Amino acid sequence: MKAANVKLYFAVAFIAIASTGARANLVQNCNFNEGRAVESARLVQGDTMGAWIVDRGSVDIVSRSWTPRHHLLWDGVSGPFSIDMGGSLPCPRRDGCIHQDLATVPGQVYQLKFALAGNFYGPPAVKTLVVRWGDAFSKTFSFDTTGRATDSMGWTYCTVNLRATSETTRLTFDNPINTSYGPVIDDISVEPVSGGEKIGAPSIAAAENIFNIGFRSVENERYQIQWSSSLANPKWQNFGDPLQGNGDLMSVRDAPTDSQKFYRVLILQ
Ligand SMILES: [Ca+2]
Repeated sequence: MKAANVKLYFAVAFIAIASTGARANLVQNCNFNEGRAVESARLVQGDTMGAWIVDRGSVDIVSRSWTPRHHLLWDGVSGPFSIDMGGSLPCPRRDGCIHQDLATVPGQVYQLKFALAGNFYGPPAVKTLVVRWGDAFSKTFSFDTTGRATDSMGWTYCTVNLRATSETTRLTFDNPINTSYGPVIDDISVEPVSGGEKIGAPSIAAAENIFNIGFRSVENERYQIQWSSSLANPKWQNFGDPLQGNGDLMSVRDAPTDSQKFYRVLILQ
């Protein structure tokens, strides 16, 4: 059977998601362009930059015009400033960790988005950044600085969907390595997702007789993909085991032999 002969359709069920109405970025000083002069760019534990607080080690507020190491530094991805999560000498601890407390609505799904790059002037080549959302969630991101330079930072946006469980959620960025050449972040946003808009409807991609059923998941939620041979009196059957959401795009593969097949994605309570 050729793919073109198989009719496929998605029905999708998402649980209702509370909406806060107007969409707004919950992160203050999201571009690191506020509150500090370039001269005070080296921050240590206990220092603040707007709503951000340095928990551990040290970080640098970097701009192109600041040359503490006689290096030509870079522009932020949004405005002149960005944060090198590895502070600089003479700070003995340069494994920087910063946080900001966000006012969140319990049950609401949010999309966290931030731009990631790395200080390419020193090791390690591959930077590591741990992001924490409250107490329950952490995810490690990496960025390879090989071949990067001042004018080709390779800023990459990372996104993850997360559900709030309390009225205050602590957003933490943690560089676990004691280095002056850390991961670099900028342009951080946390925005509520309403009506599944940013979760996205499931999609299907076909290659030969193999179908990839994809959908954007929420961290820590569980999903069950089901199928039916008809939408008239459908008899939905589970397709595989429940899936644990990873806050990113997820997909499963199927090689249907039926003349038509319908899929849906359930969010398990
Ligand atoms: Ca910036």
